[in-house]
Parts: sequence; C-alpha cells; structure tokens
Amino acid sequence: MSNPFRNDFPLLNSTFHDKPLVYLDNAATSQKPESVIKAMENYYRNQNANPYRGLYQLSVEATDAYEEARNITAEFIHAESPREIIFTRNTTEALNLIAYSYGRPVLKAGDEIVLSISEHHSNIIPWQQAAKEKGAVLSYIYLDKNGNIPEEEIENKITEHTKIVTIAHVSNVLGTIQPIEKMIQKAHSVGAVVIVDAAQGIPHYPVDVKKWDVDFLVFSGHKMLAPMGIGVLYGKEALLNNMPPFFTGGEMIEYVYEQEATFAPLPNKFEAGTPNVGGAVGLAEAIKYINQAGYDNIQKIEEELTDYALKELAEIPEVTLYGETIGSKNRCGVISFNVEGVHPHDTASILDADGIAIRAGHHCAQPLMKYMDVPATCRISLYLYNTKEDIDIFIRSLKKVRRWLGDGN
Ligand code: ALA
Repeated sequence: MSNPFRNDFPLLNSTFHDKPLVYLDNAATSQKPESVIKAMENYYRNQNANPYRGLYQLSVEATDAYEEARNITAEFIHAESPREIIFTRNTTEALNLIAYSYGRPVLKAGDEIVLSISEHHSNIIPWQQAAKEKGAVLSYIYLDKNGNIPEEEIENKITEHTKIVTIAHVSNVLGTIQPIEKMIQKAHSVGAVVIVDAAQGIPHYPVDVKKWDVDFLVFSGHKMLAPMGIGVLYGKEALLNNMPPFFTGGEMIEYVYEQEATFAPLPNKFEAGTPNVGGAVGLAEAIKYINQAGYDNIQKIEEELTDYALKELAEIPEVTLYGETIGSKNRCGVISFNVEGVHPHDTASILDADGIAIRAGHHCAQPLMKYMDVPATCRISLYLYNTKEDIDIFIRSLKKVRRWLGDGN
C-alpha cells in the first residue's frame, strides 16, 4: 500500500549518506512538508519585517501574517478567541511560563501539584522549582503495567489539597493516551486548574479545548510538521488576564515610566521581544496540511503501522516491549523497547549505520525510567508518512543487533 503523504516530504525522498532515510524519531521532531518549507521561504522572500513596530506596508504585512497564524491556531484547537493563543518557542517555554506566572502566585505551603510519573522533564522541573519556592509538593500519579493511569489513582491523588494538575495527553516514552477528560473533571470538582501537555498528542489527535474545558494547553510546532522555535500556549482568557508577564521588554507594554510599567492586553503581554513570525507562518501552513490530510487518515495509517511494528517486534525473542499491547486503542505509534544484553545506545548506532533514525536513552523522563526500573530504552515513533517498508527495514536491521552484540549468540 503506497503512502499518500510521503512524496510531500523532501527529506524522506532523498538519499541520506547513500541510503534511503528510514525516519522513526517523530516524537523528537517531525519532518516538514514542501508546503511548510515554501510558506516560510515565501515569508522571508516577500514579507519579512518586524511586526507591530513599523508603520510601513511591509511591517503591516508581517503583522497580518503573524496574526493570521494566531487565528488559524485558535480555530485549530477550538479556542474561544485568538487572544487565548500565546506564541512561545516550544512546549518547554510554555510550561515554564505557566509555572512562573500562574503557579507561583497561586501556590501556598502544603498545596499539591498533581502530575504523572511519565511526565517529560519539561513538565516536572518547572513545578519542582515553583514548589520549592512556595513550600508546595509534587504528588505523582503512578501507572499500571501497561503505562495507563488507573482510575483509583485519579480519585486518590486529586484531592482538596490539589491546586494544579499537569498531565501529558500522550506519553513520549510509552505512547499511552491518558484519560485527560476524566482528570479535568476530577480536578475541576476540587477547584484545581489543569494543564495539558499536548506536544505528543496534537500531531496525531484533534484537540478541542472548549469541549475538554481545559484551563491551559501547550504544544510545539516542530513535532507537528512545523519548524522548530515556535510553540503554543493556550490559556483561558480570564486566567491569562490575571497572570503577571513572564518575559518582559519590548512590545509587551502599554506605558513605561521610570520606575513602573503597565502591560499590553492579551496576547502581547506574554510575547516580549521580536516574535518568530516565520515560524508562526510555518505553523499555520502545517495546521492547513494536517487539516487537509485529516486526523482520521493520519490515525488509520499510524494504527496499522503501530500494530504491525508491535507484532514484528514481539516475534523477536530478545526484545522486551514497554507499554500497551497490540490492538490497544489506548496507545499511539511511540514504541519503547530494549534488546536483551545490548545497550540502547549501541542498538541505535547499529540501526543508524543502516540509515534508520531512532531515539535511545532516558527520553527526558528519568522518573519514569526509574519507575520502570530500566536505565534507558530504544524508541521508535511513527508519523503519517511512515510505511510498512520502513518497519521492515528497521526490523531486519534490529535482528542484526542481537547477532552482533547480544550475549550468548
Ligand atoms: N521531547 C522530545 C522527545 O521525546 C524531544 O524525543
């Protein structure tokens, strides 16, 4: 079966170091379609100027391009208003912004921040820092053996002490899809605010912030076909309005006096300095590409490939798989595994020699590695342009790893 999207991605259709590229590291970053590359090129060739600052036509056009990208993003996640969309560099910056500007002012000694043990470091460390400063504590939700959040954990951990619940929609290590709607309902029943890290979810699953009634939602452009350096923070307008700015400086002000300043209304209050207009233009084009491709089609391709990859991996006796099993609707195409007796870095290096890109290591999730009692894993992660042939090449190469490096063979 041929893949309808693959031809749109120039890097996947070139030979890389004399071999076809088998790109299986999409959870780290996705490849970019021609349309996104062209949209950014067009911006830099024909529209580039500093937005907001210039009264001349070119600056007005750059401002329009930037604001149009905001409108498209707002519509994409069903935000009430584009004022609720703050452009950041990435998910990490967005989470730091929330921890600083929402977390620090509301947290008091004894308050709890609830998060899962599978969070990425970017959704742990900003909260550790805020908690230390305010005397609050991090309360972890632990996973079942397949990487799912058990219902009792939601019931037991989210309590009247909980002020913030912060959770990844999809785990970047296990690919598990977490029950965020249930968590949002429970959190709201105790008066807590919920942050959803959609970095690994939104490339594959639609997001509706209104339907979910989520308070904050964050994601990065680069994992969903857009360039690096552009990320999104969604926040309910009433919450954002009450928060102090994170970064300060140009364009986030109303008036500046010698000793004081007043701040611009949303969204500019949170966008100090010259913004990444080219990146926002690329993000808008990536959203158009995903909308046109259709999440249903994306999911169909990924589900088939995920099941195929899991089945092939399970047939290699020396491979240990982590997370949900074949056929589960509760997982996406992020698959962690290890080869018995072989360090994950060695596995990744051998695959690399065959032109196969995977990630190996702790995946910026050391607490999860400790919880799973493994120092590191290998991880493949799929996207809409991957094919059965990619999996076949990967599996063939993986079988060599054990022959070359595994003990006892
Ligand atoms: N967060 C990215 C990953 O999981 C970099 O690989």
